[in-house]
Amino acid sequence: MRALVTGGAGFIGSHIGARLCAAGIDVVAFDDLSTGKRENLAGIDARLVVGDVRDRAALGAAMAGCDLVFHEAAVVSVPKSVEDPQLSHDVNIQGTLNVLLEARARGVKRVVFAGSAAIYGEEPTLPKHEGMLPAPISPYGVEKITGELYLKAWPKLYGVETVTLRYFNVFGPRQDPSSPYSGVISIFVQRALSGAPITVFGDGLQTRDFVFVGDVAEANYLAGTVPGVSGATFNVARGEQTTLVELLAMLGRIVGRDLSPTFAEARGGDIRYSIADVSAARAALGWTAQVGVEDGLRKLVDWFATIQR
Ligand code: UD2
Repeated sequence: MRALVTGGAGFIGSHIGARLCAAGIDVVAFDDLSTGKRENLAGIDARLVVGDVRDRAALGAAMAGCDLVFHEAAVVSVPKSVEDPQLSHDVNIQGTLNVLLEARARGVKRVVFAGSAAIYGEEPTLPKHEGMLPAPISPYGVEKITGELYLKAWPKLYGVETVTLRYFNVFGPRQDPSSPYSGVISIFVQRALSGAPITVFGDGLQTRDFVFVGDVAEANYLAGTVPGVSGATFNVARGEQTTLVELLAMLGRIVGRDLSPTFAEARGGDIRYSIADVSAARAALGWTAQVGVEDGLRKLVDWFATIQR
């Protein structure tokens, strides 16, 4: 069996590639290296094709002979989509349509799509469940729900199976901490290890449903291989909420010192609480996240130590 992973040299895509290789699947990673990195594929037996999902011909050539496609390539930053919605539209909507068009043309069996909790917007219902009406508040959220809707149409129209996974706050090794909009955990861990000051935006009592990237890779593997789930959408999260204050306490225990942050004004557009209902993925895919937040933090701290050597 062969699989294409778009965004395959990125944070989540490289972990999916590793999981597929471990299952004996031949992996092609398609990545324009705009945020992905060659070194993310070190030790992973994947063939890297450098290309952009906006380039349909290059994408189609990379997809030749593939049974499965995992579509992770995207402009992943919400603020970037606010700054330049044309760019994120082209990559996130046209790029997704290109994936689906080529999947149809090349007889791909199933496409698994990286959706996002961003489609829920500020709607206050908790936990977020897949039956809720989408209410995105950013171009990124609009693009991710548009992708999902395209995926929903594909099985009946063209016989290509599709599954969307709505990621909550994914963290783990290979997440880039270098931008102010990087995941909060990667920023906190890097700062805790380097001794740099840590800033909490708001009172630190906002919550997120953090899920370890290895668990996300497993959810993808199952979404690509479990029969009878075509057309479905699943939240991918732990189903638990953690405050930033709790996060810093855990991290302090791991690094062995008190991490007193500076508190700054809450970031505009931030949601207050986030937690997912994860029962649908459990029932249909047999998937639940295995790595707790503190254990995942420990793994991430260990990983940072290996790259800083
Ligand atoms: C996540 C996703 C985003 C989108 C969104 C939908 C990540 C990295 N981003 O954004 O793609 O799906 O959910 O709701 O998963 N914070 C600090 N200090 C810092 C950095 C962040 O206090 O140095 C706060 C930040 O203000 C926010 C929380 O930490 O309250 C989480 O921030 P984030 O950027 O990791 O993720 P989020 O939930 O805004």
